[in-house]
Amino acid sequence: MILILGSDGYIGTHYTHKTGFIGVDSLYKRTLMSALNIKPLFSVEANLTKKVDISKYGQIASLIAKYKPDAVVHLAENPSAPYSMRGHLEGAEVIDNNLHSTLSLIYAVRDYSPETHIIKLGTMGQYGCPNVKIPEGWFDCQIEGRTDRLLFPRTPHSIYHLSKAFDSDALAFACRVWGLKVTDLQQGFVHSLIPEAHARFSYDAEFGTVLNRFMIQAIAGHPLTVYGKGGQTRGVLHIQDTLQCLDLAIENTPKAGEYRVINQLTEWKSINDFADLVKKAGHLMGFDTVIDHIDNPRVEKEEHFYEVDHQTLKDYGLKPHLLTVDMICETMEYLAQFRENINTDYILPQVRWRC
Ligand code: USQ
Repeated sequence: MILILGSDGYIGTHYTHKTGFIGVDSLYKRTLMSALNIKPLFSVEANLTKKVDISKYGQIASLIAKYKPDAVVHLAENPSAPYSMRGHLEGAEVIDNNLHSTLSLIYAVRDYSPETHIIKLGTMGQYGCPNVKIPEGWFDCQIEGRTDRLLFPRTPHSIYHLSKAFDSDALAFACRVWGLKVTDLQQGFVHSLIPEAHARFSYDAEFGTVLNRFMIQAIAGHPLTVYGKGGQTRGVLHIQDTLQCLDLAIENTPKAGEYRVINQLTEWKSINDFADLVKKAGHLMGFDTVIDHIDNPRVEKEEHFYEVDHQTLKDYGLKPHLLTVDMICETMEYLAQFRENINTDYILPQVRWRC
């Protein structure tokens, strides 16, 4: 039996739609977005079997004790870097929500079902942009003639990404000390949608990821909002590949005590490259798409080396859906049906990393 935590989110809705797995959610993100007065592109029904707040130990523990799942897929976190950088209250909320979710889960699995394989959605962003190739979690280190295999250092640039680095340490701890089995999926940003899944599609500056935002901006006739020079390079994957990756992680269970890290992306490009692809797609569809370089609200490198080891998913047989202009046109054609719902007030970023 497979249990999905965070079934009401963008990935959770797609995954439970595809697999029919049992999904639980606290509706935290839905409530948060409505408190912030941010609407997704179209409204969607809540997607959950049961309302459960997994940041509360008692709630997740009774679920794990009841089902003793073969695997639990943990998608139940606040995913917004900009939201986490609004100020102290929001930063603390993201740390509190995300850390308590992971902590409650590892305790619940340890206490009631230590054979359960925990699959956790992490982020590539916790590595930052080091000037060396990013390994899959672990790397061989040599200092003054002695060697060891260590976790690669993390350099997050937002409180949200910091919360994911903390999560990873908690998961590695649970394997090392309690002998649990964990797969930490360090995911690049996800784009596009599968219409039949009817999942929430965000394009605002806090919850929308960059390529999804660019597609909506092109449809709305708004200049594409490249932050700064646009040389920031990011790993990326199509939502269909995220679903494949989750399947592959479930099928390939780590040993007891193993903390396995998988870099979950299929390709990487600069923000300028993403903007160029959307501009081409926009022109093919008859939109007058232009690119604007706006003042970068974030603190991040705008030109840097980027290379990532992502061999594990290739070895497991992932069949990637790589980005093409045709693929973007197809997604934009679907999204354009909802053009009347686009609120252009959501487009420009409101949160700055440094005040
Ligand atoms: N960016 C722009 N223009 C925009 C929005 C973003 O140039 O209008 C740039 C940002 O400066 C950043 C990059 O695009 O360099 C990615 O930004 P994003 O908002 O798409 O992604 P991010 O905040 O980094 O986080 C998202 C998801 C998170 C996931 C992560 C993967 O929200 O859940 O883990 O992507 S990664 O970026 O590899 O950390």
